[in-house]
Amino acid sequence: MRKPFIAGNWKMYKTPVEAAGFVRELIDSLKDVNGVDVAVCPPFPALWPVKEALEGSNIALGAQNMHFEKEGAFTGEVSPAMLQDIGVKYVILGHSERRAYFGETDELINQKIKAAFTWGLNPIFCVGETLEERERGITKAVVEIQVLKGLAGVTAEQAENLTIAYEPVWAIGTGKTATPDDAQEVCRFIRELLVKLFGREIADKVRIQYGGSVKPENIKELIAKPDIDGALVGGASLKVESFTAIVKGSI
Ligand code: G2H
Repeated sequence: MRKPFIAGNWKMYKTPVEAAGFVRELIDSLKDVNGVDVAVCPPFPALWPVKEALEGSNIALGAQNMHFEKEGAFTGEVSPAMLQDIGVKYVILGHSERRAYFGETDELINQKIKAAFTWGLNPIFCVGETLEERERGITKAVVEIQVLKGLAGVTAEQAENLTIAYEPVWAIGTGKTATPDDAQEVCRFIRELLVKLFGREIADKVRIQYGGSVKPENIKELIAKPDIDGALVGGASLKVESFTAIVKGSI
């Protein structure tokens, strides 16, 4: 019912020149692949060269963050208008690294999500618990607060273009993956929250990705779960071979 969606979150890797060369190889590697939506999310300086390199391909462009204002005296920030102008389709918001290292709060993330919709950008909204929160048995309570605060004021119409990435913080870049059953349980819980917010019809259209040490070896069992519709891939998206294998494994 929902088309799988695999997005590569390159984090702070690849210079503009490296990025453009990489996507040329990736396009070739994915040229016969259908039935899955694919996006790459390079660092800001690489967005333009990657956009040019992606021209004519069916791989979409995403960014990893943005400010919520259109423009202004915000040194070092990038606005939704700028991303829209480049041709960015998706924007990752609320990633746990933004929350942990840059102090992003649920309230700030909510402003960014609303701004993304205003500018026609599709948010990939990240939520997930820390190891301590999981061990305390409060995973669902934490995720519920993140979802409800992050999506406050978002309309059902906007939510049709929403992707949620469930990324347990303890599984990010650590090699540890949540078991498919554990990931499914939280993804189903997120979908039920979406039902309460937007109704069943919209909730059933929203794609929920799993993120956290996704690899070619574990994508198939994750995607087999009914409420996991794709993956937000970090480390394994930096190599053409592993990213291609994950994309193919999701179909
Ligand atoms: C989680 C993920 C991508 P990785 O941050 O968002 O990274 O696949 O390296 O765990």
